[in-house]
Amino acid sequence: MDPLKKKFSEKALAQFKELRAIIKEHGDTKVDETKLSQVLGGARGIKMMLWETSQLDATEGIRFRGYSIPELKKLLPGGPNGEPKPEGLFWLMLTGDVPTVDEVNWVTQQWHERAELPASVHTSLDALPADTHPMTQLVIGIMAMQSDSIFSRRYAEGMAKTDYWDATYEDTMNLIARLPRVAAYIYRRAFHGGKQIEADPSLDWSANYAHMLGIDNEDFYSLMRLYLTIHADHEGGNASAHTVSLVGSTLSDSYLSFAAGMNALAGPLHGLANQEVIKWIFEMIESLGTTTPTKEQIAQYVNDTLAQKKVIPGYGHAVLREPDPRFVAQRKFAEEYIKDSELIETVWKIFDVVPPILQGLGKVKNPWPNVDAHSGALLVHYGMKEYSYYTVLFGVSRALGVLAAGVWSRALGLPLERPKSVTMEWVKSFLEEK
Ligand code: CMX
Repeated sequence: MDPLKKKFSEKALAQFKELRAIIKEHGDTKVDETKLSQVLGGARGIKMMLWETSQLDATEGIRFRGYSIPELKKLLPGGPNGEPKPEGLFWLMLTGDVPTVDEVNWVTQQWHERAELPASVHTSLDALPADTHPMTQLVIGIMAMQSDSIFSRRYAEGMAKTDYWDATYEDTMNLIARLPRVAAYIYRRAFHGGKQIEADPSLDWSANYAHMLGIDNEDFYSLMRLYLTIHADHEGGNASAHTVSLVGSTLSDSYLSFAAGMNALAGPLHGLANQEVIKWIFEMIESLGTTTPTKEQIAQYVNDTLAQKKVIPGYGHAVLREPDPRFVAQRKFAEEYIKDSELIETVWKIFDVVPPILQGLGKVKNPWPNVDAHSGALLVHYGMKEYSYYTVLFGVSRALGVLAAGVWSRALGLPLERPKSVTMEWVKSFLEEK
């Protein structure tokens, strides 16, 4: 058994027993009461799933296995400039332990060894018009690999329930290993005439992805390490993670469930917001006729956007009530690595201008920037201007958290998800009875 699988199996077996004992002894204990506004308002705040890999606090933001982003930057083995490697975060999310440098290098090596793509990925993608949205291409690329699922094959052969996690681990490792190749293939065929770049086995997961995209720059490698770390997980209730979990609970394999989650990430209120942010900024720059808009000009543009009954992309959150620490981490990166970027200065001016305007509307619960408010300007700085691709980067990173969580779900024997829905008729008669 490989070292990561061994470590995981020891922890998971103990936790399985613990979970069963808790359900047996405390299963009838009430956790919360649900309000009608939650039932009718997107299930905000209803505790209804177990998710081990990370937890979100409304003011503090995300913690991965208890560690904040600044703590991860200090603790996880990193690249030459110190940005943490996502390989280490994956190990941490799966086992709960901070990995050593050797353990991180082992993950990198494993992902190189498992990265070969079946020919069906290229033939499926090549059958699509090159201008098909990159997220649609990503989902089709993932689905084209599904016939390689070890879980599905072993299930058909009659696998025991106790082996589900093992097969899911194998699918997870293979899928994460392959994703940068699928994603880079999509980028190169959509925006670089199909001229593909060979993988470089001497590079880590993030740098190799950057290399295959065609951006060989040490600082961009560092940005990719940070980017692919901070987007990896945001507890279980967000739309993409929840979708992966829901679909996985039917025992659909990692390919099927991850592809489903990517369809959720492709929505503009979720992951697609990263493309919408930069599109909105470019449109503002064009409309104002300047690459250095003043705060007054930005405020006018924000108000115009709101007057058109549109949201300000990159601002607001269903859970967070403070500036997103993932925004802050990207801002720090920009301060450290990038001097004199008009676009990044504009992102920072927007950060000064938008929150008071949204606050003034009196209905927006969180006027602060989320992760998507900053990422595009960093990517543009390093030459990646094709913003319809940005959500693919988010998706590659998100695989780490949701697939690690999927291995946990199968190891803990979590059941089919099946919450209750109600009709309007039920709501009215419930209120009458009250
Ligand atoms: N601009 C304008 N209005 C906003 C707003 C924004 N950025 N954020 C929230 N609002 C509005 C809502 O549209 C809603 O209006 P109505 O009552 O007229 O429908 C009202 O404020 C209350 O919404 P809320 O409770 O504060 O926010 P929700 O939990 O319903 O929604 C989110 C959260 C993220 C969908 C919302 O803030 C939004 O649309 N933001 C812009 C899109 C975005 O950046 N999404 C990315 C989120 C992070 C990610 O998943 O990647």
